[in-house]
Amino acid sequence: MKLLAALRIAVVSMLVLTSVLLHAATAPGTALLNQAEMRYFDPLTEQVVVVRSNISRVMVGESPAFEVDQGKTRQASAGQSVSIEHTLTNTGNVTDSYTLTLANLGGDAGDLQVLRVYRDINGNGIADPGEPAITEITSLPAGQTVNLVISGTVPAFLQTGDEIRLSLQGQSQLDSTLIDTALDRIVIGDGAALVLSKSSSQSCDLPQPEGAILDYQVSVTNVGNTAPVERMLQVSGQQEQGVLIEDSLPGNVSLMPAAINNIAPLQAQALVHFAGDGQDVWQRYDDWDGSGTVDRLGLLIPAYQIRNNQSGGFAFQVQINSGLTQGTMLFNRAFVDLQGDGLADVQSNRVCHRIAATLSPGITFQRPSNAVFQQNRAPVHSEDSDFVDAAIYPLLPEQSQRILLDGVYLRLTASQLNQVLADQDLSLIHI
Ligand SMILES: [Ca+2]
Ligand SMILES: [Ca+2]
Ligand SMILES: [Ca+2]
Repeated sequence: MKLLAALRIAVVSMLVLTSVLLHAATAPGTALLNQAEMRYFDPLTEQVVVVRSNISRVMVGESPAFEVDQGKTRQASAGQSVSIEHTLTNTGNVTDSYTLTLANLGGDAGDLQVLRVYRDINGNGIADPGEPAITEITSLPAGQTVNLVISGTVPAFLQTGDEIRLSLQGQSQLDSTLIDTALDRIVIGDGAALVLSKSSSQSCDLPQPEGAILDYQVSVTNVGNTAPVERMLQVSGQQEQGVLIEDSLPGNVSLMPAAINNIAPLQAQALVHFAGDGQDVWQRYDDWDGSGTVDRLGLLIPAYQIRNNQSGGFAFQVQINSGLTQGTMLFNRAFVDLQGDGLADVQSNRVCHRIAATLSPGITFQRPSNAVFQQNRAPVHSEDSDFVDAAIYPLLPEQSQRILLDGVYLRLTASQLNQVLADQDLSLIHI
């Protein structure tokens, strides 16, 4: 990825050393050394002059910090059991433990019964047998995240439109003034209520090598009392309708052809969506020959096959791309957009994978190559051969007409910033 950083420059050349904070905060006791460097061309001596500043040193201290993710809203029917997934992340630079307080709030229509928070070990957004109910998280290392899931039952006497409110509070045990709270709402509704769950056999704790094959499972259950609405799609050029379960593939992976299975119900069809196509334009997965960039996978289920208490789902595989940088994570969740208006109405929990990559992330100053100058054309951002590393930039006259040729370019090597294949990622770089 190359970014045009500035169209016109007024200084001869300047190199500023910056540090990029990507995941965990810097470890306590680390010394940060910083030195600025400036180069300029002296026309009298015809030499490049390099000026370096003195070296500054900063020692990093212990700094606990954490975050509970945002509150959620769920639709549910009376008598139903509800699961709400949450995460707690240690965003500080030191291992910490946390006290969890889960409470039914007052001033609403009622309370969830048998209310507990569980450690969601497999990260599928549901409290499974063997996953423990907890009131604290002990010894969470810096940068690590714990998956949690709140579970409870809606009282049978509640009516459509009623609301239940909950709070999940985390408190740091290293610094009890550090508190973060998520407020959840459960709205009692009439109609369809889809619950999506997502999982993978590969744990997020175990780094996966480039080229490894990951599997994902997606399941959907209608816990409401009617069938969901169908949306219209164009599938391989024909009009089709149904309830579409979508999965936006994470960046830095490729979908495997002929590797989708466990499709349920049998009447459902697996679809692929190509990058750049309209959001209602899909192709049959079975017709796909493996070429082109698939950015989404879908399962189209007829609404009559997903009435109350009916379930569906599918499993698929992706392969991790090569040439990735250290710190790259894959995040993935499934969703349903009932009307096809571009806004997800139901989302699954999020699953993650960590990549064991060897390349270091970096930022390089570049300029167009001599060949590009000779051809007097604009460089092509996706062509590596159009750029060379630049130590010095020429000083331009005030009104340069060759902005693309004379600009300052930055090459950013950081696959961790490419999070969702379908999205155009925007990166902000401070220099
Ligand atoms: Ca209440
Ligand atoms: Ca679970
Ligand atoms: Ca929608």
